Amino acid sequence: MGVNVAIVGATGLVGRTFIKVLEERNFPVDNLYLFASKRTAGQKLTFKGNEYTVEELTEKSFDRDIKIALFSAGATVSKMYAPIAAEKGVTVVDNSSAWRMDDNVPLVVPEVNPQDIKWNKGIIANPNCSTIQMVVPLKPLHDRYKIKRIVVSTYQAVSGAGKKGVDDLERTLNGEKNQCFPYPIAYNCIPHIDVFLPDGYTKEELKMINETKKIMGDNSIKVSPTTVRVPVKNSHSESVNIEFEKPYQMEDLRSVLKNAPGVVLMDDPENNIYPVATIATGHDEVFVGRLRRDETVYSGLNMWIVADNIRKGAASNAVQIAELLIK
Ligand code: 11C
Repeated sequence: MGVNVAIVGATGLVGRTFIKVLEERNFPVDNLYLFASKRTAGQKLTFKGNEYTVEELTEKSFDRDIKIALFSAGATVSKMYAPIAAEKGVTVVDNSSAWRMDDNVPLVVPEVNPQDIKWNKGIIANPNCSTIQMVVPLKPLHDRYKIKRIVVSTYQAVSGAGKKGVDDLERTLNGEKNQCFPYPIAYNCIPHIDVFLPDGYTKEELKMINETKKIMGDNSIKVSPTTVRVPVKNSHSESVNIEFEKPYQMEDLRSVLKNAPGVVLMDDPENNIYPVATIATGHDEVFVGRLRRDETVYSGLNMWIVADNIRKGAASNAVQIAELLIK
């Protein structure tokens, strides 16, 4: 017996990946309902060989027996429609930033804090992609050595900005004028993701600070981020420096990562083995490499973390949450 599932924002990059991941992971779907804006309603999408017509999202969309709704249509749509769906008994897994820091909404990465799903009141938030891939390998390290401080610089793919981001890479590679990012993304690194805040940080950076603490359930962890858009089509990379409270042995730390759920350790620099975006793309795991002791502090580590931002950073994480819901 399966459940009825709805996808809101079905025609977007993440929406289409929801459909792919539900199919790949053989999620037990009875009926599938696809919703999007008026502009893209009417499009046809395929799930398990059957064609589905995308319907326009309205307040009446959830007047059916829907158990789980996966949302990826932006914060404005989520703010408006997630409570309507929850009110009607649907459990919403929301990919936008709308509910993440709401005290009544769990923010979940299944490998890190699956227990938080239990206290949901109809909405569960999916974290930001750059946060998800960082906390998956950091949680088991935090449990063992206690993280004091994280300094992270991101190298974020254009797919994080959706189809319009991918189009801007193609456009500027062809010498045409940028339309999505503030500068041509071709041949550039742009230290600006989401809007600037009065203190000079961007909202993307603030997300990394606040979401990490909420997911890890530890407000004492200090996070110092710089988020950067790079001319990579898909998969975010991150350079992460960690300062632990307790000392560690490198072999012990490596075995913690080797056994960590959802983590693939790729760390053999002599043979050029380390993760890159083209390796991570298409996978649901988080890839980790370039492990080096940071000798400038008492117990420090440098590492390189790469994951598919559309899959583990968005669609696959949400489907994993849905899997926990029906367990
Ligand atoms: C990016 N991380 O790469 C963003 C995309 O808060 O869900 C996801 C934004 C969000 O541009």
